[in-house]
Amino acid sequence: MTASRPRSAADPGGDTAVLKQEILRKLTYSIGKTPATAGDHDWLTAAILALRDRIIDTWQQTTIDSYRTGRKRVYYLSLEFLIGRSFANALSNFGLTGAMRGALAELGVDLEAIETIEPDAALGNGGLGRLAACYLESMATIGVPCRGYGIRYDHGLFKQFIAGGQQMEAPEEWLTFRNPWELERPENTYQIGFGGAVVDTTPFGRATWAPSESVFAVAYDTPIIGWRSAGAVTLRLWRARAENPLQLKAFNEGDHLGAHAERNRAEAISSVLYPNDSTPAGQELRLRQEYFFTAASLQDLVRRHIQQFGNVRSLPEKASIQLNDTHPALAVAELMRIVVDDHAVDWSEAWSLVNATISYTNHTLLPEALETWPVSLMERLLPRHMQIIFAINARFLERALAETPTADLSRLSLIDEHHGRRVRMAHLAFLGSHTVNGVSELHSSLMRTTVFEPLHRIFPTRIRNVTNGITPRRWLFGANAALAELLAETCGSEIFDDIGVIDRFARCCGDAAVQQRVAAIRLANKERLADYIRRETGIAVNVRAMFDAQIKRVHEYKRQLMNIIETIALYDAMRAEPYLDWQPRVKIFAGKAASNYLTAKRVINLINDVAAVVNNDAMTRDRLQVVFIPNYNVSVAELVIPAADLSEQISTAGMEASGTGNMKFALNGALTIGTLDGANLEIRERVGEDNIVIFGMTADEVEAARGRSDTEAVIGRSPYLSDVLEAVSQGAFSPGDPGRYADLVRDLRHNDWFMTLRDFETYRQAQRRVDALWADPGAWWRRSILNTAGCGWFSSDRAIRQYAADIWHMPVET
Ligand code: 26W
Repeated sequence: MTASRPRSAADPGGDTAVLKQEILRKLTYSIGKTPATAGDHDWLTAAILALRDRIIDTWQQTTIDSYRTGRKRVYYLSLEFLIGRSFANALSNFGLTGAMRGALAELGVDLEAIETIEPDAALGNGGLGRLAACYLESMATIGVPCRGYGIRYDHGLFKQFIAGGQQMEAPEEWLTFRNPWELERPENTYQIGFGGAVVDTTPFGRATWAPSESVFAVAYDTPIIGWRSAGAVTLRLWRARAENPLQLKAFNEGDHLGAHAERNRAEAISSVLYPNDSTPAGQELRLRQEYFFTAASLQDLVRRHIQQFGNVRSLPEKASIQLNDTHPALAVAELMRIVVDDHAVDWSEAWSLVNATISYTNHTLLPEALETWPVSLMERLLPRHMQIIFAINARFLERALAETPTADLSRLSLIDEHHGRRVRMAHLAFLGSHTVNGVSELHSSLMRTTVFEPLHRIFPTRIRNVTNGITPRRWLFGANAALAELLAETCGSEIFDDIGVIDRFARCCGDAAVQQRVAAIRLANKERLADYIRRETGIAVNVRAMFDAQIKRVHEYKRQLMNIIETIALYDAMRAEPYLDWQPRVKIFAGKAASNYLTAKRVINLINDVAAVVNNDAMTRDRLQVVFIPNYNVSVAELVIPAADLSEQISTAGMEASGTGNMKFALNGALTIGTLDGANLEIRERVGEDNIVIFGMTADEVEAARGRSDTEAVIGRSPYLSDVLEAVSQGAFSPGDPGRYADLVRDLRHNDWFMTLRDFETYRQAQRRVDALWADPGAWWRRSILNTAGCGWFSSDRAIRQYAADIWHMPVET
């Protein structure tokens, strides 16, 4: 199913015979099967175990080296790691793809067939989790000693299926066939306390916390291998276990449920990933998850530090703790507790130590996405931490007042007093960190002027920018092997080790032969995707049409609604003037909506309803098709991105912190239609403004327009909008249920918060500009080549080097 991997990448071969024997041994002795009885999953597991042995050699060597040199280490704390599949990527990074293919073939097994049955490790919601995964792979590649810490959820992000046009959710079961990548470490088990009371306390002094409840955190390690097996880093995920899994007395008395109650309560902590991106769940279980993994990780890293270096005081020299958003922000209070209470360091020194060790990355400024926790809940669940947070706050506010007597303390305080006393986790993360970063230039500057403005005044150098990155191994060499091969031919095979030379591809932008090859590669990728779409949805798409893709979480600010409204306007225009020379398009959507986000679910419904009408209209069928690919995940992204001609990055300006899908598409040669938001601006800078289609309001204009209530006038200014809204709200696409979209349209007319209507007309016109570009293939492929050539900078290797230099203060080889 996948095309061949880059031949020029490290792939020594010659290993086939050895590998074959190793796979057979694993099948026989680790799985207990014979070739005659083995199924696909057995072969996959045997092959992974054979590969894993080799990875473990590299991994142990990396660990030994870093111990020996006593180098500083990064601890990347993230509630999410969206890894996807690992087998193909690890094989390729290890240079064993060819040997594995050969070994399996001799055993009568097809490598590509078993690769695709590996479940996606979907321990994340979206961008933030995928970023963490790209960063681990880059740290392994560059040689940054690192350990990622998170939760080993039994169930990752829910599976989505579509029934009657609507999103349905089913639990995700990635562990059904076990997880051959992980190694359980029962010897690395920590006790995590909750509740209880604080005894012997003095202000800013030591105290003893006596929790009323505790659970065990058990470590599971997964090696993440770097490119050309340069090194490996560890992803350590925590699983919750009960201290007393069985109450034998209750069991013997016939109370079978009660006998397991403690176990169920404890294990719930690592049972399921919260499916909310951008709205906090606000439930006690979520706070327990956050504390559980933060506390386990800190105990683990402090223990390791003391073992190696003897004293907690040298922690900042040897450890950088990176907080991936505020989900692990309790690390600030927990590290204070460890240092002050357990290691008897005085408060001020402890605070300097904590601050010098921790840094924080912010991934969103959406007000509703900023985490806050009720003081009452914190007091009950984490009484000592609440005391520490109050003490940090008191010291800070005192300082702020001394420096600026006019300072607005209510905006600076760690406690939000307006909404029933809540702890502001972003403030806590900010104060506890020496450096705070945003994820694109625009986002970092908005941090300084919006949410963090009062804190920024006091700490004017604390906020920095590190624009996100993506790993070219997975997103280019792996997902688009044929393009990688062409790039190696045209830019030199050093591209596999230095993505920077991809800029040489620009020299080929006018070369008709190269253009034709790029076009042929795209067509093959489109055919591969078309097969998948046919299997998943039954729709046969026209591969000669422009593939126009918007794949990401479904959220109002990302404006899938604007896209589908424009699609309807296009459909109407085609029907009104069928004789015009319309450029054929396939509109591809994929994405999950949080299960309680009703508006987003309505949008999915509308896309599917529109698809049902449009795809069955003989008048437009060869020129317009609409597809919603169910169950979007990393593997679906790997299929869609290399097949896309057009990438939709159309968020309301100021609302998408960076985006990383935008980088993946552009690197693979799709043109972007996008707003002046997140990293789109930086993509424009790098690919050149003629090679990207930008439209819409700026972040400042959005801000200024927010108060206005003239949506009817806005609708009136577009010749299409009012007809489309009318048709949708009257049930033109839901004849069996004509009122289905009445509320959606009414809400939009009432309050256009996301500027869906206000940006519509410029979006529509931008789409017609795209059509004009598509009509000229030579110019289109030239632009495509310039997109690929311009996007090497978005490599996560570059991003990690910036973190290492500017934030972690670690030397890194170039
Ligand atoms: C507490 C609920 C919650 C959960 C997750 C709030 C917010 C989040 C994340 C911050 C959402 C997220 O994934 N943000 C995305 O991060 C990417 C990596 O930096 C960016 O590229 C995206 O623009 C940003 O939306």
